[in-house]
Amino acid sequence: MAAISCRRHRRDSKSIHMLFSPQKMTPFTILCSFILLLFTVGQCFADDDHEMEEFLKREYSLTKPYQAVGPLSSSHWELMGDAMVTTEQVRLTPDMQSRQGAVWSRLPCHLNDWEMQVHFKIHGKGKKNLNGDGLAIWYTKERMQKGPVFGNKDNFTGLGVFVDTYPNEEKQIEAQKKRYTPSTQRIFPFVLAMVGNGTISYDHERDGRPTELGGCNAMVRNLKHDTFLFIRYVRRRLTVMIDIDGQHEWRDCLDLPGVRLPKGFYFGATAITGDLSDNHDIISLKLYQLTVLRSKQEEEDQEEEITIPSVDNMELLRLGQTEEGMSGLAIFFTVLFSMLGCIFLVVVGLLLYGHWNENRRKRFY
Ligand SMILES: *[C@@H]1O[C@H](CO)[C@@H](O)[C@H](O)[C@H]1NC(C)=O
Ligand SMILES: *[C@@H]1O[C@H](CO)[C@@H](O)[C@H](O)[C@H]1NC(C)=O
Ligand SMILES: [Ca+2]
Repeated sequence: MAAISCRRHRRDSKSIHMLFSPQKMTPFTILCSFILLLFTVGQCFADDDHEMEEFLKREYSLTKPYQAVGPLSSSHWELMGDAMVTTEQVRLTPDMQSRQGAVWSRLPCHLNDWEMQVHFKIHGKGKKNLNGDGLAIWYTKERMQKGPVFGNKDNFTGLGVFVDTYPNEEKQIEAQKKRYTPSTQRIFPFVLAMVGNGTISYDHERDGRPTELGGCNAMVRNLKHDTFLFIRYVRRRLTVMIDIDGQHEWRDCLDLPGVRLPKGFYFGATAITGDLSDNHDIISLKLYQLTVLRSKQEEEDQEEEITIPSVDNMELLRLGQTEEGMSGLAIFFTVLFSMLGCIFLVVVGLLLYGHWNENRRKRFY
């Protein structure tokens, strides 16, 4: 498979389409749409200025009928704990209390740039917030080690992306009220990413807030349609997207540059249940190798080998998260004023040009 796509574009073009709906056709919206269109196209080109191709890597993928799963050392994937493979899925945990299970790749991955598409399903008899605890997708140095972080060991080394279905912290309502205003409060299930370096502990009681890189809400339980998670690592940029509405559209969850992950780590998926439970199923893990054209500078950067996972400017990230994010209104005004600024510059430019032209003509006559 060699698909070159600009997913952002596809999503954005829908919003343009919505702006063009007949009821809303005022000159202002047309102007907005036009600028948005320029913006989108620009962004799309900016995104894909280094052309990108994807190739499915079967050795790092887990797909039906799961022939690559097994206890033999020749198999590519290995099960652990309560995980079970059927014809339909790899069930990491059944909907029963105190279970944990995992499936781990046996092959270390040495790709520079990759994209993992996770087709998963979380379902169970429990009502909202009476289910737990969630699943995790890993790219870590360690593999096959049981532990408290969604069934994996704590103080792991590498990347973890969690689909956390149980709000541990919100249960302590008083603590919650003290720490968060309603706008920073989370709705669960919550998707969250974390990078560990071997000494950073995941704070289960606080749902990983102290170490999070970012995340998003994702209503993924008991859905009839398919649900997907997408993790892309390109030129040290980590992007997480979700497709959970059955619309075949990716929604942004997290996008962060400066994420340093060593090569040669293992992919895995784990899940855990406690007093509360769910079926945590992996239907497929598809790993794509991305071929990216790099500039000379990037080529040089790449040569400096990363040995310990880290995230650039983690302190700034922390700082940014304690403050409240930009509200919708703030964004609107920022965009509005930027637009007005651009228009102003264009007008001034035209006036100056006209003036200059006129002067020139005067000089020639
Ligand atoms: C891991 O990260 C923590 C927190 O950023 C830092 O204090 C520690 O020195 C790092 N450990 C290693 C081995 O880099
Ligand atoms: C994880 O690291 C922290 C701090 O470095 C340490 O206190 C804790 O005991 C470690 N936990 C495990 C399970 O290794
Ligand atoms: Ca939790």
